[in-house]
Amino acid sequence: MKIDILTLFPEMFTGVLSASILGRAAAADLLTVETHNIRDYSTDKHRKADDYPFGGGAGLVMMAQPIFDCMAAMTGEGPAHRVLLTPRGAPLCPDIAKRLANEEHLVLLCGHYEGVDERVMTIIDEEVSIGDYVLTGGELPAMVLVDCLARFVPGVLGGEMSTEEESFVNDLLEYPQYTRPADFRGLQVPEILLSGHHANIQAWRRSQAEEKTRQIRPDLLYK
Ligand code: 4FL
Repeated sequence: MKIDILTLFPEMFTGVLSASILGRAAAADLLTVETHNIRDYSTDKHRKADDYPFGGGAGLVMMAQPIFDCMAAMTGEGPAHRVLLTPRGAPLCPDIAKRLANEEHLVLLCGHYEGVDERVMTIIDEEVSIGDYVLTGGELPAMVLVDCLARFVPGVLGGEMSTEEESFVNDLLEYPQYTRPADFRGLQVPEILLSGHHANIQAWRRSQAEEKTRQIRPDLLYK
């Protein structure tokens, strides 16, 4: 799949997109992510991309023109699903990530915290939030969205990982995990995990997951 990211700060993305699983997905051509500087599309002689809000108020609002022209350059070769990262969007969850992972071409627009000219909404298909807090811009949310949906792109996760067993997908937090040694400075691994009894281990993990969820996120149990 192809993801184009429209931003005023493309340099924020470099490390995140080339490291770890996202870097491997890019190298394997499973996921092609490109950043585009909205400022490059400004027709203003000073490359201006934001301006004072009509009606007054603090901060600058991202202008419609550079965003419209940048978006047109992205969608010129065919249709794309266009997403704005904004605190007023729908909260990101596994269902949204899965649905977006099935798009052929995504365009993500990162807004300023001060906002984007409302007329940009005429070229946006969907608004997504990563939580009820305001950041300095939509760049970190775009990275979170790419990371989250990449795990649902076929082939991105190796066989060593699963998106089906983990936290939130089945509305439970994860069960505790251990690796060698069985005795670390006197701290023991639960006996049952060393037993080799698969059914008992599954039952224990399930009850641990339920217990953790009840203690830490009881809201998940009553969803
Ligand atoms: C976007 C916050 C998505 C949370 C500032 C500009 C934001 C955000 N989710 N804060 N965009």
